[in-house]
Amino acid sequence: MKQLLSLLLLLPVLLKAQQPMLIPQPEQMEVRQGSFTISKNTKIILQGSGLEKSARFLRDYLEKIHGISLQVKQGGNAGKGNIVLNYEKQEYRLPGAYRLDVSNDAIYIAGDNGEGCFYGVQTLIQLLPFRKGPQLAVPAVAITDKPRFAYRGMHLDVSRHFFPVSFIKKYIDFIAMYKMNSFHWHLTDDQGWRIEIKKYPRLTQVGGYRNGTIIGRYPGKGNDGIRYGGYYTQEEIKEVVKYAADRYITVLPEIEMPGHASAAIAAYPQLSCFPEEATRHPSQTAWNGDSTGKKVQQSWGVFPDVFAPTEYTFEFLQNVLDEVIQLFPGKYIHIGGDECPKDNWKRSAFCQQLIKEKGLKDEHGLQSYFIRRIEQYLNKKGRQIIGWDEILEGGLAPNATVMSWRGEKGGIEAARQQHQVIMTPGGWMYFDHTQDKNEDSVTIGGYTTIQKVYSYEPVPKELNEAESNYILGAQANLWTEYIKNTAKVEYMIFPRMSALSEVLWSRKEKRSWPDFEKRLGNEFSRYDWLKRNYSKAFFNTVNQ
Ligand code: TNX
Repeated sequence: MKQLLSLLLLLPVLLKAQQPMLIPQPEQMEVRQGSFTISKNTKIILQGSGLEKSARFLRDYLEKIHGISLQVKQGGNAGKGNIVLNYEKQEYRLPGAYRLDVSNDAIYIAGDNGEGCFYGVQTLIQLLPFRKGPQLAVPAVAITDKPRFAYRGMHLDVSRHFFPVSFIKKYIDFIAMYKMNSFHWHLTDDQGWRIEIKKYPRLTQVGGYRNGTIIGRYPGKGNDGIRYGGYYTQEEIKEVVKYAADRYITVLPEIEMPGHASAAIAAYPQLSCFPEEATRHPSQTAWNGDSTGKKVQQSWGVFPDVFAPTEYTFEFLQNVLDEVIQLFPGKYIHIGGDECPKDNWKRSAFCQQLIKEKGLKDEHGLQSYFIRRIEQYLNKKGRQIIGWDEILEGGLAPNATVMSWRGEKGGIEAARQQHQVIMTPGGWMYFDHTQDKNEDSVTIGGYTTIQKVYSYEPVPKELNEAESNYILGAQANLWTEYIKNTAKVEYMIFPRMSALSEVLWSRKEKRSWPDFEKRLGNEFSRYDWLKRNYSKAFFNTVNQ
């Protein structure tokens, strides 16, 4: 009797121990008795049309990771022993709501729409044991779930260091696994132009390569003297965009202007206010090779040679954007706008004349004029611009969306001006920052632990309810000055990305660090199982 009593007392603990460890935490989850077994006889049955992407993803995943090949069947009777994908209208304001029901007899996933079904599949995948078939037991659960924010993004800088298409696809899979839906591809910067533009082949032939890179943390201990570069062909870009779309992920391309333009200027010097002047580099940094004429930069930071606001430049950028639009079907094009020093504009007679002619206040007004012109052009083509928060300087372009990176100030201001905002403040959302007090390789600095990422609230308390509606969501940025290989990319994003996913997906009231922490151990086992590189800094920071 006594034993039975203690067993009964223990029961809630035992049951709790069986609670599936999902990230992000779903809206509602009821754990039931028993489990469903996936084996080679299980079929994936599609009861609604347009669910092929989800079915294909699940089939491929089970085959690749768990070694079980399932058949996909369109329509027909579900019967027992199968995985059924369907729709069930939930009329939620954002795409992505779903219901997942695992019983002893069947697995049923119903999406409010295609995205919803896809996210149901992602949850099912997280319920799978970390082993190969022939049989996989899935715990019986009933889950209903939906996203909190419309924009759930990850950024990757491929200019400072270049990553092949195969890895970009992997990165997109990481985004999908965490129920995120935007991939911000930072394609151009001072250190390399990475997107093929047919009309301007020198952009990649010349702008895609630098003659060396500084060694170690800026200003560096010398220069490695190695020619470095690469770019994506338009065919490859299309392949990536399709791969992402199959996972309900929109690719947001970034073409930087008017600053961070050294690579483009190296290819087409007339884009500069001073085409005859050689590219300057900070005197503390070491340079490799020829230093005459315009060159792609070899160190990091902000450089004064920016686009001249001439008709030549506007025509050039419009032609570039025409090709970009063809490749990226999403509504938004990111045009940068950040860190544009005004030195050259100040000493250029042309710029000073333009400021007068257009009745602009100063060089900030000129930056605003630049961005507005590009916005007008893209709006006419049915697209919207996104820019870093510097686009607020000198007045915001009428329809622009702002990415707030220098803290939250820019985002707050833009929301108050009734502009849409994506939050990416440095202190929380910069995954290039150190996450361990003793990193064993160089990082850019900062200190952003997983706890800090988890604590981030994208809607600033300064905003009232109406203003809050302008916060579309948030994004973490991965700048790659000090990230030379894919293993380090994974190390920098894992496990911090798991925390971000919960910030973006789960209801605010659902978020709890102690609870998240309990699920992290399981996430590390998942990374091990999937052979992903990740930081173990969490174990050093737990008691801080
Ligand atoms: C600022 S964030 C930049 C990038 C750097 C990054 C390093 C932003 C819009 N510009 O060019 O890579 O800091 O953290």
